[in-house]
Amino acid sequence: MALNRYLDISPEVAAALAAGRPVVALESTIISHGMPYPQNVETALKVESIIRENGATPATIAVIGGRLKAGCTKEEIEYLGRAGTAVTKASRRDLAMLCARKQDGATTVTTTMIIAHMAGIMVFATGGIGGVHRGAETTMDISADLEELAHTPVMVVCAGAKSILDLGLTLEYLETHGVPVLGYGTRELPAFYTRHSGFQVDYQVDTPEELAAAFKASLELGFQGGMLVTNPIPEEYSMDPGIINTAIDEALAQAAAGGIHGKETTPFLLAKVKELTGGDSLDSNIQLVFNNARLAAKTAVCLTEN
Ligand code: PSU
Ligand code: MN
Repeated sequence: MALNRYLDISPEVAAALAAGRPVVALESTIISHGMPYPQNVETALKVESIIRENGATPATIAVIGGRLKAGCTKEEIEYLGRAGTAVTKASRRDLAMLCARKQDGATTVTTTMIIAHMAGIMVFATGGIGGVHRGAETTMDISADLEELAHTPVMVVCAGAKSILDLGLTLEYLETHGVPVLGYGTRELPAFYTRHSGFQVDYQVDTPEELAAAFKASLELGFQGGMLVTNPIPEEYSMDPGIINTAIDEALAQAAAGGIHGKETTPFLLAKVKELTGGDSLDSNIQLVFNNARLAAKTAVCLTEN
């Protein structure tokens, strides 16, 4: 494959890819913007070890000094975690500027998919994706993540989306753009902190083998788009819907009162929800990412086996 001149694949990831071994991509916005230090760094490193335990090689993705990194070192992860929100949250529209100016960026679902695909990585594990915001019929605030899922052939394993978003409109948008939404062990879209949203996904899939077969078929059909796997948070870590929904309503009210908009909306809402629910939501968040990493690694293993 002709590699992009801005791309650096770490030696470990390059060796795995060259040998046809399974690799799982991980995003860095969750490190810099999604969790406080030092839990962010501890979680990122633990997620990497979970992926290894499940037979795959982790590739944490970020932009460092204008280089697109497919595979970060421990030191780079530590740096991204300590720097926190001082690192630019990088979506598709930011990548060219960061490369040209040799700057750093924490990759969202969108840019992690872009860089994973450049490197030849097919599976990506994260926490939650962006989507259609509530009130998007007037603000037009729709995450670039949905557009990327429509155009870039990477399987994204997440725990659904938080109900800071309009989950019904998010599913409509994905349907319009031809993105298959699969529920792991369920027909119901999970809502990140909780297993239930009241919305149905397109298909229930029960094994990593079936997920791998679905993604393989999509590639063989010549589809350029991705696939969204929604994996419910394990029951024991799921949160009380009343507590979480009250926090979300309060966060939305504060965002509206503060005139928050653009790329700040999602980080603002996520930070407020965390503040209002305390350490419980952080613990749930960490556990659901571990759960997604396990499923992504197993699926990546199946993809290399057939
Ligand atoms: N939703 C979450 N956790 C996250 C994000 C979204 O529950 O960490 C992050 C991801 O990096 C996602 C990005 O790709 O926010 C979406 O931002 P926006 O809505 O501005 O597109
Ligand atoms: Mn937005």
